[in-house]
Amino acid sequence: MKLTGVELRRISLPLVSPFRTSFGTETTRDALLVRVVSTEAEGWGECVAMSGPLYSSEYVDGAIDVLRRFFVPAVASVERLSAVGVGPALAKFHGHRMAKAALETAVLDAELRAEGRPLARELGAVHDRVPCGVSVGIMDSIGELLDAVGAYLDEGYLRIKLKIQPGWDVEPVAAVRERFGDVLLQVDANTAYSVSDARHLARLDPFDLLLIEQPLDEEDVLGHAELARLIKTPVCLDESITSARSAAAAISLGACSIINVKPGRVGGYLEARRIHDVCVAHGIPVWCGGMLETGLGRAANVALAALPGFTLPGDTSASSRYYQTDITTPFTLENGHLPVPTAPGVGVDPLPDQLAAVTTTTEWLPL
Ligand code: OSB
Ligand code: MG
Repeated sequence: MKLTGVELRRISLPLVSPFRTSFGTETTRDALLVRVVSTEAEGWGECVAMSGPLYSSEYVDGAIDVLRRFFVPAVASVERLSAVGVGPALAKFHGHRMAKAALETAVLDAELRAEGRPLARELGAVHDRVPCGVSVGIMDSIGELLDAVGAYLDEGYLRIKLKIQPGWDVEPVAAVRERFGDVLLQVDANTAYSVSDARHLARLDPFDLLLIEQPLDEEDVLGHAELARLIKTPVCLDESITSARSAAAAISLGACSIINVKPGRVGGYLEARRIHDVCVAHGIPVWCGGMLETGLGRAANVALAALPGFTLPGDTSASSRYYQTDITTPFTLENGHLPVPTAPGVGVDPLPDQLAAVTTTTEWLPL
């Protein structure tokens, strides 16, 4: 494949309700879409970086800059480009995994579309639908939280994840358990605690949570290993896992017994599959995280979540959980599941009118 150009398109979609976490409140999803054009086909990649460096060090403007100045030129100079060549072409550049993932995904999508092959099959998916959970933000009151959780359960979500932070942890968990019984329940702290909070976090032990996600700083892998010995709730890592190598190290150190896989965070779907394989080899359950993706990113996540090691429901929620109007045909929940796309590549296309309506800027990089 030979690339003839790359489009960097910034979009802005209002969220149906504000999403509050320990790192901030999102009311709009400002994201970047990468479209590669080759002699054979076009392909799309959604960059999961957010507008500010709050979840991770990456952010949309930074991703655009590094793609324009370094990654697109490096990939454009590769003879006979294919998706497996993107990682090696970008390996000399440190970090910026979300930007790398978006470009690799776009190339992979173009390649698979040209060959008529679906992403799910390419990755090794074994299911035609995946069970879905929903990530519920921090609210102003317990009453508001219970209403939100009740509505999601009515829609059919099979697992609830509560965002927590100091001051909003034991009480909301206890309230959800009391109201909704033995629903599958887990929490996500997005690094809001330290090891010295172990005794407090052990107060979550009686609630039979599936897991606690990323309680400590992303670099504090040893702290997670120590915490895992002090609490009963299984520790799951999100932010700390940036590659198959860091996954293997965290598992060996006893820092986690479950891993959240987000392709953007780890540099793409090919590395995400390698993490899946490492986890399967170690008997560590994985599940597919989310970054408030549009239908484009969601389609690819659902394909990944259909691999055999994804044994827990993911944060792969329906389009309506995020957006009034998605940029693709909306993903809708059916008995708590989303269907795995079967069309070539990521299997969905942006709807031109919807895409135009949310586009704030586009930049064409001719090659
Ligand atoms: O930590 O999993 C996270 C959203 C944005 C950034 C980080 C996270 C999240 C979520 C929502 O929890 C997942 C989703 O529904 O897309
Ligand atoms: Mg998380």
